[in-house]
Amino acid sequence: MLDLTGKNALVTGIANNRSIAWGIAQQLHKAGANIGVTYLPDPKGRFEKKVGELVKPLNPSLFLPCDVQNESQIEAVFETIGQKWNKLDILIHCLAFADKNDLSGEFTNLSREGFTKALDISAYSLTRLAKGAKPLMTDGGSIVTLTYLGGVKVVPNYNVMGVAKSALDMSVRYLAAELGSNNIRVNAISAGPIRTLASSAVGGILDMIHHVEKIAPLRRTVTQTEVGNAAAFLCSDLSSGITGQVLYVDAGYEIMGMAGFVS
Ligand code: 0WD
Repeated sequence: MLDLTGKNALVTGIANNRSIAWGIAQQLHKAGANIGVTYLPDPKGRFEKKVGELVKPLNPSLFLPCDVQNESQIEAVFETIGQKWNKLDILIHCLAFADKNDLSGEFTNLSREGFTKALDISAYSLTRLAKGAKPLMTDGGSIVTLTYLGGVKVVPNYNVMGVAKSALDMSVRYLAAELGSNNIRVNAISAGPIRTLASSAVGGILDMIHHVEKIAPLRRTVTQTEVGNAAAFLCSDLSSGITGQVLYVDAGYEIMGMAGFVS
């Protein structure tokens, strides 16, 4: 049975009720996990208010600001976990960012700044958060991140984020290799396209979804809840033998070759 009772789970990347992280947090809560949430702080405190209201039904026992580019905020998050929870069992890394300009146009025009920022927030942050989690995962643990097919194949309008996801996928493998001896598992979910704040920055997201609806074996894309269920599985003892993997939760789209070809 999928049971996360007694597990402490930190969920990053909830921006609103469309966020994949929100789908994951709800499923972890449903399975009995104790939830902690981090939000991206902004000068006007809008995210804090909005995300705070949204997550209330999950009774989070921690609610902390964490911009993954801010070292002192990261340190404060893990210090607080150590003090209030004593141990951490589950870490959900569900965030990414690239400037809109770096998601389209000629790839050769990608700027050094754009590349560095996208890779820092979307890929390096996993390793940085894993470093903070490692000493707190004293009973073993599960780390899950979110990736996309655009890190393996060229996808229109994904550009720098494709490179970031590729770095993220490889980080999953290196982290899994290191942390396995601590019984900490590290996996990624590669989700099909879902309408969210972040994906609306990727040009033509609705066209992408319609394309997937035509091509994917299940003839549809996936929901936040389906991704949440897969994450809950990867965080539970049911997946105790799985680490370093990318699990496609994409209605089967990834297996299709010659996408769009009609005979
Ligand atoms: O189709 C999709 N939506 C897919 C998303 C398909 C496959 C994968 N993914 C991935 C994304 O690349 C990302 O890694 O899922 C993850 C979550 O994305 P999401 O749920 O689609 O998007 P969203 O609801 O916008 O959450 C991402 C959040 C940010 O939202 P905005 O839109 O404000 O950038 O990531 C957070 C922020 O809350 N975030 C940060 N958190 C901490 N520090 C930072 C940062 N520097 N930057 C962004």
